[in-house]
Amino acid sequence: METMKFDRELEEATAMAERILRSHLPAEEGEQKRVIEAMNYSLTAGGKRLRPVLLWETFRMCGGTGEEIAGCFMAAIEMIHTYSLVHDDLPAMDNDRYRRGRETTWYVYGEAMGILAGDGLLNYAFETALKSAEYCFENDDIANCGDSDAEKFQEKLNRLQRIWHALSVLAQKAGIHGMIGGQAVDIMAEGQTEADGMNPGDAAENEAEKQLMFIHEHKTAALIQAAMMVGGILAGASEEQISKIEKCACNIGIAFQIQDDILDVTGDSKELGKATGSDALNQKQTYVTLKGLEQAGKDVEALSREAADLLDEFEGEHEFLKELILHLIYRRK
Ligand code: GRG
Repeated sequence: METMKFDRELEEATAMAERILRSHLPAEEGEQKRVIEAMNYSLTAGGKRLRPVLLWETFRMCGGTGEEIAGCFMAAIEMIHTYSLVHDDLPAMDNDRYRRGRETTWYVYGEAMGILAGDGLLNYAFETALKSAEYCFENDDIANCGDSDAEKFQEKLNRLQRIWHALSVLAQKAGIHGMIGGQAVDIMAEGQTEADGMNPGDAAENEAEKQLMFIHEHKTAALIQAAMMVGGILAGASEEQISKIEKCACNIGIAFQIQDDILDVTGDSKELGKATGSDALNQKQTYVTLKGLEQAGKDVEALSREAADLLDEFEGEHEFLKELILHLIYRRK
């Protein structure tokens, strides 16, 4: 795909995700207005909107049509992602003051409100995803989907079943067996020293690498898996296709996190919209400290190319999605 066409499509896809997200923002009203303002402050701070774009493109690749149901999940996944950033920036976690090019939520609204804004975003994500079920009953295209009432009833049931499946994947990948689990192991790994039993040598290095892969797969890749799997599920993809999507998204997520580790060393804080050098400052074990910058870059490329190749096993339109995965290899923000 030529660069100008890709850039235009990326701009359009990001604008679509932005428009959908804004249509689902909670209204800033009531006695609890302050916490809703804090939620919207973080949600409207920009960001690449990568997860909703991946959801939508996977939905399209698997033959999905119609924006209402998928749109609820696109907004929901960005809310979950944003809550994770809001909580990750808290003093008890990374203690960051700068994110997405502006001051972090806790720094502007105070720590207690920062915690509640994150909690609010996680909960509101599921409120938003659940709204999708309403479209199973209101949708015009169900009226045209079959001749008999039995066929229409079956179509509604199919859609509800897909929504239920999508919700359960979203909940699981964001939870203790996904992102929260990864973050917990990451926190436990911080400050692990030789005195804690991490003796130098091959065995310790293997152990460190195994632990780091667990963290990357859960903390970062799980939500990218959720985005793409939900897209496939809502479009009616088969179990076999969903497994392929899960594998593909796992590679994308690990590559994305390795690139994040690289950018923490080589990136520009203005371009990234957040501080750099924090891993070194916190003496954190990262893919770069384990493998070196050059090998890390090579692994990002190999993982991403493998993910892009997996997409070629799908018949549906995926030229832009494939290009997006390859584009992420060279991302600077
Ligand atoms: C607090 C439960 C909990 C989890 C936190 C996701 C996470 C776990 C922490 C955020 C910090 C971090 C390094 C996460 C890894 C994933 C990652 C690179 C997030 C940044 O995602 P981008 O680059 O951000 O897509 P934008 O701002 O563009 O949306």
